[in-house]
Amino acid sequence: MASMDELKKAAGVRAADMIKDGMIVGLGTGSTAAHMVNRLAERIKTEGIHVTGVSTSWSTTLQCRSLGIPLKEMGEVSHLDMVIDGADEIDPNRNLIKGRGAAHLLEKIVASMTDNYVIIADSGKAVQQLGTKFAVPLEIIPGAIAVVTERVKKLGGEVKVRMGAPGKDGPVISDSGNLIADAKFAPIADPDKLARDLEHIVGIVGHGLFINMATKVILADEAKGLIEF
Ligand code: ABF
Repeated sequence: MASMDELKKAAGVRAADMIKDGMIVGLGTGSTAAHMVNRLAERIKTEGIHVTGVSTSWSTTLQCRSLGIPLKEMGEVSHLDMVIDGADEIDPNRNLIKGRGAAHLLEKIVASMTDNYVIIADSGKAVQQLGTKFAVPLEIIPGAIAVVTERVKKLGGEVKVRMGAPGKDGPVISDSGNLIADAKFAPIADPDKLARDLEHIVGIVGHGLFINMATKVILADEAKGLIEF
């Protein structure tokens, strides 16, 4: 029986094998994306392909540096040939919840630079409706936490500031210096509308609903192998 990590690796390797010589590629964050980055580094070494990455987080940047993958700064580019990233929930229309790794704002900026946005995950991430298992991550300007909590409540969501791992004090802070919180809604009937409503709340600088952005999803399933849609 394949472990969860083996399934994530299968999806990551498949996506890394889609990268072509000469591409500039956005590199996502999380354990599935980490497998993709490892495979890309292997291809750069063994096949001699020239690929430049644009990282979505400090953790991915450090991984790329340790593997010798050349990087450009996010702020230097406005178009990417491809972006590959993980997700927390994926619905049948390829809409996503992302942000468990607290990197969703930078991930969304990078994702907005391509028309070739590939999502990789194990099949347990597939849901019929977003919000089934996960809350919607928010990135919030710290001074806006009270007003944002109130406004999101009016939309039916319960906001909780995300705290560090047990034993570590204090809230989770994003790479951009903002608070990370999670807004729990009942399963989301109209994710497009909720995304727009959240965008109208002053103080939220990013949310984890990725609507109509992914162009391909690669799911690794224990029984069915790789599923692409
Ligand atoms: C990033 O990492 C996030 O947007 C998403 O929350 C998470 C997925 O992590 P993993 O691949 O480790 O399950 O892609």
